[in-house]
Amino acid sequence: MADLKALAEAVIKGDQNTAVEITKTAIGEGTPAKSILDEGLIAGMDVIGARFKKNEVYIPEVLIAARAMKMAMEILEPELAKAGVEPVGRFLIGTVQGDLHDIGKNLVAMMLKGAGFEVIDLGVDIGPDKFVEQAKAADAQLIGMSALLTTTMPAMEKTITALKKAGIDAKILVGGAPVTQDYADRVGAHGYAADAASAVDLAKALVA
Ligand code: B1M
Repeated sequence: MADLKALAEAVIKGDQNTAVEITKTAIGEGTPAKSILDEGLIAGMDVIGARFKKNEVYIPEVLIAARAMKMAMEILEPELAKAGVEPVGRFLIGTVQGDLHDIGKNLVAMMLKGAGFEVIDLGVDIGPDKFVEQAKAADAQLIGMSALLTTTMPAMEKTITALKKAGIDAKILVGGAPVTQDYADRVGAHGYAADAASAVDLAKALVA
């Protein structure tokens, strides 16, 4: 019988070969895809998220764990689709207009995927119109914006104004090194997260 605790452990260690192997075995044995996801892959990423928050692990460990999860997910996704398993929520994310920094945004996107969200990553330098257009097209429940420059932070406010004007009622999250809770409150975001693990906790709370 496939050991889902060992699968979680493989994700935590970033051991992609073992993660893929156990996922294949579990599918072959008829373990429900949702159990493989929840008790194996997401359980592993949860541990990494908590350790990252406490500074017990750093960005490279998170990236390696996320890669192991991604490899296993490629095998599991068709099974999840067959079983009709819905994602926790649909999350649209991008770095705001004028800003090309994407390392933190990518980390947030990976951790969200790790927590079972469907993530639509728009990339960098995304203007308000594109956020609006894509939010409508994806019917996202959550929209996340990242900014790393003090000069691009005002693009968050412009984007939030445009989203609200377009009648989009998705919950809006902001983050990035210069962004603060106070700023998020001032520009009318629904939430602010200081790091990727907190962004996941907040996203879960907002869709609950
Ligand atoms: Co730039 N850069 N950079 N840079 N860069 C900074 C941000 C800077 C602080 C460096 C400095 O001067 N000390 C400074 C900004 C100053 C300011 O405005 N306060 C700066 C500058 C000035 C610039 C340029 C203007 C430099 C120039 O050309 N003169 C230029 C701007 C280009 C542009 O965007 N238009 C520029 C360019 C670049 C590179 C292209 C060379 C490269 C980016 C590569 C890339 O991203 N693909 C780069 C880098 C790498 C940095 C530093 C060194 C590292 C940023 C990073 O990736 N950190 C940075 C200095 C530093 O931070 N030490 C710097 C790691 C990452 C994991 O952290 O992105 O904060 P971070 O993400 C965290 C949290 O913030 C949070 O979660 C993440 C993980 O926990 N988070 C969110 C992020 N987004 C979130 C969204 C959420 C929630 C949480 O909800 C949706």
